Amino acid sequence: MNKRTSLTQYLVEKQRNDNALPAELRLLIEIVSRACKTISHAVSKGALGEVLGSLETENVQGEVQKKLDVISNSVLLEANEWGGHLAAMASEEMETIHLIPNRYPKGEYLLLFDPLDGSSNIDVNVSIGTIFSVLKAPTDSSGREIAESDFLQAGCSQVAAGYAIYGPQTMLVLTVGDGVVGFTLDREMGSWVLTHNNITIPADTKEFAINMSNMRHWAPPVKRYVDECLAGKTGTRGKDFNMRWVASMVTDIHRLLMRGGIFLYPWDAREPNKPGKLRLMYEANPMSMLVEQASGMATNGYDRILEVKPSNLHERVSVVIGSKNEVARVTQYHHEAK
Ligand code: P6P
Repeated sequence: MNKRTSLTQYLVEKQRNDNALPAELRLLIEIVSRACKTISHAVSKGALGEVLGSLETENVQGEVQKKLDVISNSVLLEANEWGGHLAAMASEEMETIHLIPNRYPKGEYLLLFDPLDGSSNIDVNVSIGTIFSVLKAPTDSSGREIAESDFLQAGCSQVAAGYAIYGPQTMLVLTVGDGVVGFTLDREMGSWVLTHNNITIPADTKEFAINMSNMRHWAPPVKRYVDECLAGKTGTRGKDFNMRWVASMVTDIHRLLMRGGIFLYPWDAREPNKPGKLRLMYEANPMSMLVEQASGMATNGYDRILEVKPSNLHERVSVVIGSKNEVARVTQYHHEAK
């Protein structure tokens, strides 16, 4: 049997060999990975676990909360409170930041997460996932209470990012800033096994992901790009394209990390005051770090997402992400239309 590398061994060797992984960051990743195993177990129960369906409550986004949204959020909070590695947490499901209770020691990292992305797919058994982003607390924050403003750092400040995808396999995809690796959950042993070393996105693709029902609301550069894809061999692109839309960002991004592709959730005229639907801090930023680390590209149509300076914790952003040459093309179309 091939020698299998566990997540723990991968992290220990990275810490020992490259000294690129501080002990507290290694602990953080191991704790988050353990929480994702717990979430995977809850998700996999489905109707058998009485975890399906919605609650009467709405989250800060004004979206009806699913039972599993709240369960997943609680799992991540409880798993990360006591370890001494975090200064605070922030979640899509919580309006304000979550401070570490005084009974526990505090660390130097800030953890942000979308505990269960793609919630609309939960009740219909389509892949969903957990997205997480890790920042360092500002050096001047030691000795004082962490504030929301301490989280408002551009995505290029992230020290780690990743997601777990709860699909036919449960996988953990991770970067600590030197490439992207993937681990598959061995349910019999309960361990994460390294199965994808050095994930790299092809620069070109024939596959685009966008919610086509919004076509009449798109800005001209997006319409231009998608029309060219639809024209296929008969048009300027000279090749046919395929389309996918799972409506779980984790799943659509995982696919393009595995085989290339471009994912777009752009600004549209339905709510013109919103830059887009997806959230910058705990969806677009972690995914952009992963994609750039895998030789892809991520912009808001005009600028690199990782350089967007956040103004609030739950702000939204337009997202164009994936195979470098396709994202560059869409971004060029936006600049030409200015
Ligand atoms: P739509 C899920 O709710 C999510 O935030 C992303 O995971 C996904 O890409 C997007 O929204 C789907 O949005 O408008 O197609 O339902």
